Amino acid sequence: MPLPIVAIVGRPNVGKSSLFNTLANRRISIVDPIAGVTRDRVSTLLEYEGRHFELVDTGGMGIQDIDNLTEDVERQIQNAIETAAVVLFLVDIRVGVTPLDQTVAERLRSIGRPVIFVANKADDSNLDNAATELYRLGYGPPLLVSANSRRGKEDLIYAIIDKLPLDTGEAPDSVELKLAIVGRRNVGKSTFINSLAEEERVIVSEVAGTTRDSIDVRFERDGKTFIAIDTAGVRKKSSMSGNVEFYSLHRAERSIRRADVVLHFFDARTRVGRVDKQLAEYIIENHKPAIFVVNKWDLVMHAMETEKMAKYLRDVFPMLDHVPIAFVTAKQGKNTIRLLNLAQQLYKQAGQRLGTGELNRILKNAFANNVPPVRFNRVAKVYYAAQVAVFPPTIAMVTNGPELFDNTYTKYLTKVLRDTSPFGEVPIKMIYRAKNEGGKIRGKPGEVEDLAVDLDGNPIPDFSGEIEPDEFPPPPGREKAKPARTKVKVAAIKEEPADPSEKRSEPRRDNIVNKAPSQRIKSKKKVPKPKKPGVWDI
Ligand SMILES: Nc1nc2c(ncn2[C@@H]2O[C@H](COP(=O)(O)OP(=O)(O)OP(=O)(O)O)[C@@H](O)[C@H]2O)c(=O)[nH]1
Ligand SMILES: [Mg+2]
Repeated sequence: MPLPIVAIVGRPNVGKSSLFNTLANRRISIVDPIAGVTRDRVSTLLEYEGRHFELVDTGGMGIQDIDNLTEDVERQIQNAIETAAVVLFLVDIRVGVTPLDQTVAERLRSIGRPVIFVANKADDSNLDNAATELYRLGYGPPLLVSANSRRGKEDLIYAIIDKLPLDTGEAPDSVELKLAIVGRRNVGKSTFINSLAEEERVIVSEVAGTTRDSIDVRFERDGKTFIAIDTAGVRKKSSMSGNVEFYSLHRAERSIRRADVVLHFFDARTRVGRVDKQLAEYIIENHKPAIFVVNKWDLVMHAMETEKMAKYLRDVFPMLDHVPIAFVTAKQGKNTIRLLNLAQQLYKQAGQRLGTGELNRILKNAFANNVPPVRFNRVAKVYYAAQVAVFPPTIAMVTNGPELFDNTYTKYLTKVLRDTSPFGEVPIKMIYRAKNEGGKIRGKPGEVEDLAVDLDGNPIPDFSGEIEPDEFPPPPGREKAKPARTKVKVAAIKEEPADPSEKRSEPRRDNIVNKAPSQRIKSKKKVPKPKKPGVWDI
């Protein structure tokens, strides 16, 4: 059952977003002295004393948007009011009644749902007398609150709970997958989210920089609940104007951290920019499964081949050669559901477990095929390896010295693992541990639950005693084998047929030319042979 919505509405600058953040106990909505910053409906789920509801922040009613988005903002406010179970009508006690407050009051009078009248910015009790003037709005005495000093917060919460429908004790459905949608301005992130949610959930326009907040959009598909986080488009620092835009990269990064899978959007007509590289670096740093999404494919499909675009992206992002590439036309909803399916498959991959025996066999072969170079007059050896975590799959290796493994060799090992294990399209985290480190592996605290045991709870030998010299050390004098050549990986989700009746929510297996990632992740025990990466052709 959908949760009841509690919408905060009012004229611009009365402190709706501040109150929203105070009630949520988190800085979600952007707060800025400039009026009219919030445009979309920003929402969060809250629970107080077992009562669950969705709190929604809205744009200022009556604002003239500088980018001519006034109508869009108004539509979002209207939607919030229409879907709300309870409305918080917010005014500013310091300013008193303005004509716009009167307009809002009129508009809320006939909605037929409970309205809680709230006067914000009552930072201290000296201002309380000013409340009497607010009675004129016809909603009785307001609840006095201060979003900044948190004054009146509890009273407001109880007032809300009191007005919620009685049958709203249920916890929300658990979320199947959280997707962050990131990219430059105007690439079609919001359009894509609306297409997934099947409603105008976020504002779309040709104005670059339409989305300002990070917005969690919950939607259901096939009985499962998903969250897509819409983010402000990012552009390079030197072109940014004002605080709100300045923090857009920061907010995109936060969305990446929160996400299970990141969809990095590109406009098919434009070249990759510096900001895209920054975002990609952040995706790598955080070991997030990701998909490169080339949107607006309708505009170039007759002039360009998917393979050409894919090769371009591969060349620009060599570190992300495992990331699938999808081609979509968000505006027509083409391939959006298939993209959601692909994201689910990646998430599954990142949660796979590779048995210790299998992992050790794979790595042993890798060492035999490509002897590590001598560093500091020593040859790198791995005595034993185990997968110690999922999300991301984390491989801990007991070695004769972590410093002996350089980036190139780590890349080689990762590549071998990627090609022969269930982690074909997701990042793999490698941790090297010295044999005498006595059970502790370097890494951020809390990052990995317990690095001294593998995923099945079996202890990883720390080899602090005698070492059997038969595990991974490369055979002496063995020729250094050439590492396998990197293939261009293209999980290209190509165009769907124009006829909407032919749209389907599942990928058509008969038309998948090469295997989709899911076919690599079926079995826990048997590690499939490397396959050509998936090209989804319809
Ligand atoms: N032709 C075409 N136009 C698209 C497609 N997707 C989005 N657009 C248009 O591109 C423009 C920008 O779309 P938005 O969804 O607002 O882009 P955004 O990435 O959310 O932009 P910001 O919020 O400004 O970062 C709008 O005019 C959309 O109609 C597409 O697949 N094909
Ligand atoms: Mg947007």
